[in-house]
Amino acid sequence: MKVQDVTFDGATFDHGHRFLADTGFLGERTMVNGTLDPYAEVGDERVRLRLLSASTARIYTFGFDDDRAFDLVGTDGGCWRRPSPGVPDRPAVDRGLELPEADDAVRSRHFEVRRSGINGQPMAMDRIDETVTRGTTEVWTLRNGGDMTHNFHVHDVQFRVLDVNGERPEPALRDRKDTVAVPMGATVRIALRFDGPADPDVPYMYHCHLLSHEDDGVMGQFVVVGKGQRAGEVPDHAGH
Ligand SMILES: [Cu+2]
Repeated sequence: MKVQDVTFDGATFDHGHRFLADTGFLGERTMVNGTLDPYAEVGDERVRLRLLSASTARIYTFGFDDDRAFDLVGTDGGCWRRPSPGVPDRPAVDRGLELPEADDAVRSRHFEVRRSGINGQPMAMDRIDETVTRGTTEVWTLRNGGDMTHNFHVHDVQFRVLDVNGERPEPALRDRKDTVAVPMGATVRIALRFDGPADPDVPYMYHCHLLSHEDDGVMGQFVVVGKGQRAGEVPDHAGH
């Protein structure tokens, strides 16, 4: 189910992108799979829905009209390692992917996330902000001192949410994640293990996942390098 909020101008989309405050585009109607007022007939059976938000700014809360309970079996990191009782086991491909342990962290970093940028500056294509050693675990502290939620997304890894304002995260945040909402005034700590491809010259990104924010540079770049290696040269993207 691909969900997206839209605004119409007559029979066509309104591409004027009316922005609400600084959050980004918030549409007036919700479409599912490109359809208004959609429905699907299902039988007396267990149904699994895969929800994909195609919205650029809106945050959704999903539920049923009659408040019936349902099982959450996966989030952005894929199917959970420990699905709810009664739910068929996850696909074999997901086995063996363990969550990073905070105790293994060799380094911690702090990210102050604001509308104006991360750690005081907007993203620059020719600047590497962080250099991470491949095969290590780190703890990143995400702090939102601004006045709106930012949705922090990290490329390359699936991470563990350690705590939100010092408290154990809610159940939906307790398995592998690649994006975590950092509400205004909140501090979120995550543990990340960098086992993916390393290249001192080719950076990964971390950024706010609200489209207008990442467009405006609420984003930074990191490279993953071999032990003892330094960050390399970032290609000059001038003119792109
Ligand atoms: Cu943001």
